[in-house]
Amino acid sequence: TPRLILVLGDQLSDDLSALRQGDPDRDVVVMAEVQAETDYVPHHPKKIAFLFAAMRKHAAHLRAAGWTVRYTTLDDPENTQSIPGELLRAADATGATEVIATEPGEFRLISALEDAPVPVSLLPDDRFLASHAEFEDWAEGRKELRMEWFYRDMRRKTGLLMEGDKPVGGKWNYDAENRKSPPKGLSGPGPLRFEPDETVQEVLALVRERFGNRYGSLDDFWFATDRNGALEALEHFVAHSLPGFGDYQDAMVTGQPFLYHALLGLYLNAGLLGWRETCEAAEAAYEAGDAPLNAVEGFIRQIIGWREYIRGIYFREGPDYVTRNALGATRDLPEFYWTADTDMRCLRECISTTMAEAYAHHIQRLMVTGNFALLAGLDPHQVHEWYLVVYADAYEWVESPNVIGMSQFADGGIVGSKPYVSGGNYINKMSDYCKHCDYAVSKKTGEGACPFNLLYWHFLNRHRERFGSNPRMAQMYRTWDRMDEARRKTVIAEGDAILARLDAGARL
Ligand code: FAD
Ligand code: DLZ
Ligand code: SF4
Repeated sequence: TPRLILVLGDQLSDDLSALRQGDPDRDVVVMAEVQAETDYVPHHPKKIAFLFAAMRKHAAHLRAAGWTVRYTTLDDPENTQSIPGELLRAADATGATEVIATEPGEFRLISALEDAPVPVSLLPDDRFLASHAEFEDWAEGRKELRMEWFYRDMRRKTGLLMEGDKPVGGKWNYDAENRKSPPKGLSGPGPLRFEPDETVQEVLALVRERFGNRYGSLDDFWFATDRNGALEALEHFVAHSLPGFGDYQDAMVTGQPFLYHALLGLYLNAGLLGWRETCEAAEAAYEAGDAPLNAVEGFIRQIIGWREYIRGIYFREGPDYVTRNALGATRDLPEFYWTADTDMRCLRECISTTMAEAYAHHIQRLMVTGNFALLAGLDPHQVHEWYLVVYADAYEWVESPNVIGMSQFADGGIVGSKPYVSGGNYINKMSDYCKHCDYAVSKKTGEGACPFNLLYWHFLNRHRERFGSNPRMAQMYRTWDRMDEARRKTVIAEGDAILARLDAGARL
C-alpha cells in the first residue's frame, strides 16, 4: 500500500526529510491549499498568492521528477479546507494508512498532525543548520543565551568565512561598520522582479476573488515563485546589492523600501533556497573581491546566526511563547497599523510599504513599528499576530521570537538583554522621514513634539523597576534623572495624553 508524503506550503525543497523517506514508485505526495492555513491569521494576500503559486509549481516539478502528487486547489469543491482533512481524504482515496511528514514550523500544526485521523510520523526538518538537539545542547546550562556565541559556533561548524579556527579578517563581527546614515538620494538596486506567468495569474485571480477585500494589496506582484527564480534572485542580490548591504543595512529612505536588502527571506523560509547555497554565494563574492567583508559577514551572520538562533528559541520555549507578556502590556493595536493613516511619517511610510509589498526591512520592523508598539505598551499578542499577517516571510517559528522576544521584550529577556527602544533621534539619524513629518523630531515636549520622544521616556519611567538596574540602560536613566523635575512631569503628562489619544482611537 502507498504511504502519504505531506508537503506543506513552506516545505518546497527537493531535499526534504519526508521526501527522502518516500518511494516515488509507491507513495503519494499530498499538497493542499486550505482555508485553515490561509485563515489562522488573515495573511496578506501577496503572501498567499506567493505560496499557492510556488506550491503549484513545486507540485508540477515533483511530478516531473516521477512522484505521484495529489494536489488540492482552494476552490476544489471536495476540499475539506484543513491539512488533516485532506490527509484523511487522500487516505480514503488511495488506501494509505500512514503519513510521513517533515515537522511543521508551528506548534499549532504540529499538534494538528499529531491528532490527525491518519497516523503521521514526523521527521526532523533538517533544512536548518542546527537541529533541536544541537540547540538544546548549546543552550543547556547557560545563564543567558546570546546570539553572538551561538553564531561563532556556527561559523566554526560550517567553516564559512574561516581561516582554520580563526575568523577571516581577524574579527567575528563587523557590525560596527554597518550603521551608516543614508546619504541624500540613496536608492539601491532593489530585488529582481518577475513578471507573473500563467500559473501566477491564475493564482492571483483566485486570491483576488477570495481574499481581495482583506488587508494588503495584490497589485504589482513581482515575487519569484519557483526555485530557478529564487536562484536568480540570489544571484542578483549577490551581484548588485550585497556590496552595499553592510553599509546601509540600517538606513531608511522615503519611497525606497528595498535599498540593498536581500529580499530573500520569503524564498528561504518557503524552502526555495537553502541556507548553505545562500551563504556560499555571498562568501564567494567576498573571495572574488566583489563584496566587502563587513557586508558578507553581516549577511552570513543574519542567516547562520540570527535565523538559526531564533528558530532554536521558538522550539526550546514551546507553545506558550506567543502568549508571554513580561511587561504586562495591554493596549489594543491602533487602527493605523492596518491603514497607515497617521501623521507620524515614519510609521506611515513603513506601514504603507508593508501593505503594498508584504515587506519592510529589519530596521523598519524593529525600530519603527516594533519600537512604537513597545513604547506605547501595545498587547504583544496582538502585535505578534499583526507581524504574522503582514509579511510574506512570516511563519510563527521565525516571526514570534523576533516579535515577542527581540522587539517587544515580552519574553522577559530571552532573545535580547535589553529592550530595543529609541526616541525620534535614532529614526532621524537613520532615515529622511522626520524631514517630511508633521511632528518635530527636535521638539521633546509641547505642541507638535515627536511622539517617540515622549513615549521613550514614558516607557523608561514606567518600567524603572525592571530596567533601572540593567547596566546596559544605566546611561538612559542617568539622562532622565538629570532632567529637572518640572520637565520630567511635563514629559510624563504629555506621554499620558498621547496614550489616552490612542485609547480613544484619536488620530496621531
Ligand atoms: P536581509 O535584511 O537582507 O537579511 C538576509 C536574511 O537573513 C533574511 O532573508 C533572513 O532570512 C535572515 N535574517 C535576518 N535577520 C533575521 C532575524 N532577526 N531572524 C531571522 N532571520 C533573519 N524574518 C523572517 O524571516 N520572518 C519574519 O516573520 C520576521 N519577522 C520579524 C519581526 C520583527 C519585529 C523583526 C525585528 C524582525 C523580523 N524578521 C523576520 C527578521 C528580518 O527583519 C527579516 O528576516 C528581514 O527583514 C527579511 O528581509 P530580507 O530578506 O531583505 O533580509
Ligand atoms: C502560510 C500558509 C498558507 C497561507 N497557506 C497554506 C496552504 O494553503 N497550505 C499549506 O500547506 N501551507 C500553507 N501555509 C504554510 C503553513 O501555514 C505552514 O506550513 C505552517 O505555518 C508551519 O510553518
Ligand atoms: Fe517619526 Fe517622530 Fe520623525 Fe515624525 S518626527 S518621522 S514621528 S520619529
